[in-house]
Amino acid sequence: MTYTVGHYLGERLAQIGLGHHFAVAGDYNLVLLDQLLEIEGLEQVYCCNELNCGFSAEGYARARGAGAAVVTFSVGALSALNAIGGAYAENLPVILISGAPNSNDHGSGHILHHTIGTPDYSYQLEIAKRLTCAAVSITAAEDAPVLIDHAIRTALREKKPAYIEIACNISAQPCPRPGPVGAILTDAPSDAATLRLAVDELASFIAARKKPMLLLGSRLRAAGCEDVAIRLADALGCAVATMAAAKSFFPEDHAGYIGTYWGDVSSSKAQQIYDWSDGVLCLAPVFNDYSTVGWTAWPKGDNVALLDSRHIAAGGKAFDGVHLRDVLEALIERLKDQPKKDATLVEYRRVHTTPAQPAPAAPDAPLVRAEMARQIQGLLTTNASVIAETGDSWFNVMQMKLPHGARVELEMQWGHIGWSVPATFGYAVGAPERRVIAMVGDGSFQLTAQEVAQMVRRNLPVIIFLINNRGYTIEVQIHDGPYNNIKNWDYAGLMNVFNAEDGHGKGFRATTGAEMEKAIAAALANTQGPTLIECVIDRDDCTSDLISWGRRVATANARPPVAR
Ligand code: TPU
Ligand code: MG
Repeated sequence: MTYTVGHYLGERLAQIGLGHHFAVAGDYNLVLLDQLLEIEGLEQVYCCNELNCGFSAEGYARARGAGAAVVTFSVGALSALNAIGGAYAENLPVILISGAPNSNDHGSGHILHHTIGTPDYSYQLEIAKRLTCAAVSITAAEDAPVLIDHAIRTALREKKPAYIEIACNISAQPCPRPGPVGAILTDAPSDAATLRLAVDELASFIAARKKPMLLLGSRLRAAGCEDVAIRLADALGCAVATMAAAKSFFPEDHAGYIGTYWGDVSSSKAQQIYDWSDGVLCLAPVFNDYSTVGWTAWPKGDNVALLDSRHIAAGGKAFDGVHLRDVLEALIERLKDQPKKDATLVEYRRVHTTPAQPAPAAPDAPLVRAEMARQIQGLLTTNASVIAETGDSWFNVMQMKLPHGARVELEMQWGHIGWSVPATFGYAVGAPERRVIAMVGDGSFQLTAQEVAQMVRRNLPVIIFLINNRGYTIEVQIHDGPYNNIKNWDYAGLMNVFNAEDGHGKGFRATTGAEMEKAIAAALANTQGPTLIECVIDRDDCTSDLISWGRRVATANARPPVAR
């Protein structure tokens, strides 16, 4: 059998640990898809459209470290690029692979289908360059190994998406076989001199403070530092808070954990401890308008040290070219024989009171948000992963207590409503051993609903909580108007549509606590397909955190232009 460009690409994807790639067929990628089908251990998984295909690969990358989506030129790729922007924002190495015009057509003056009707096809590559860390176009088989390796290596190093387009007549051309995967996995080491100085600076930052604490951000996972952050917390003995987008990136049963720091909408007492602390070590944070609650809670100044995946800023000095992992390892070593700096944790224990567990609602009372959240909390086992959509689902999941091992996935930087449905699909394909739970609002669901059909197709026992509050409640809290009302759907009824003649999905509508409980029991018994539970609540029934946060964000949005 001839070894081809498509084989090379597929083998590299398998080598970096992918067991699957997501695809939508089109004539520019059909031959490539044939080649990928021939790679052992790399399964092809189909999506309903390319936006969902991109988000499925993004969800898969959350479960497996990387993902890949294969689409056709322009009509497919331009939709997928939205999800690639999301992968960039969320620090996930998703490889977008697009079929492209025949190599003989490039520069020929020919006008081709699926293009904008001009003979220059470079626009897609140009757009991709803005949304990825590496974008390559393969129009000759000889160039394929170096270009493919460059794109995949850069994506894995940077934890950002990459783009590979392959001319449709090139993917089945002969190609050499790839060497060992080490060639694309190894990274440049930290600069030793900079590392020593950075650790000196951080050690004196800590030594000069009586009440340090740790604040963990959403880039911690991409930096590969979740485990070492636990050891740093142990070495310091101080309070540890996570930022909202980093929920579940630190074990919530850890003795030092004090909850989410999110300005006014923090977990109980976390903001008080943050304000009291005289030195905050921020690990891999992202400070944007949402995470700073409309710029009202933005850690900066002399008492803040910023530790990013390859950059440290503390004590008025900046250090580049050091891996966060190396920095933290060395810092832990320095702290080893020193007394614990546990003042923030001691203070937290003094002021913290354990909130009473919410009592179950009367079984036949109309379903309310609090009862819905209480029941979902009950499903959070150590192997649970909750994929929570933009909307009040963010605030609901933030209040949940995670047992050791439970994970939460959020897309707070990109915030594309509808992300959660395909991302849940991709995540469930990537992590079949986990109990995958989606929380998605009615408005969000309407963007990407059809991907539930792929969960049916692959018999994935995902549980989807669809919160039907008849509209865009998060937007209502920021700025209301008629545009926040949506057409109602029979969401539970959709499952019959998706099942057609061979599916095992189930749909339920819960208007009371008792109905929701029954639906959950049925969901747990359904091992052959997804279960969608439509939770019907009032339009105004949302968390108070959403209301407070929404007000702050609205204020930030409404800042008048600065006079010139
Ligand atoms: O819980 P709830 O009602 O807030 O969630 P639901 O029903 O999913 O509504 C979400 C409303 C929403 C919109 C319309 N949140 N953000 N947006 C703006 C928006 C529009 N289009 C995209 C692709 N992403 C967005 N975030
Ligand atoms: Mg809604």
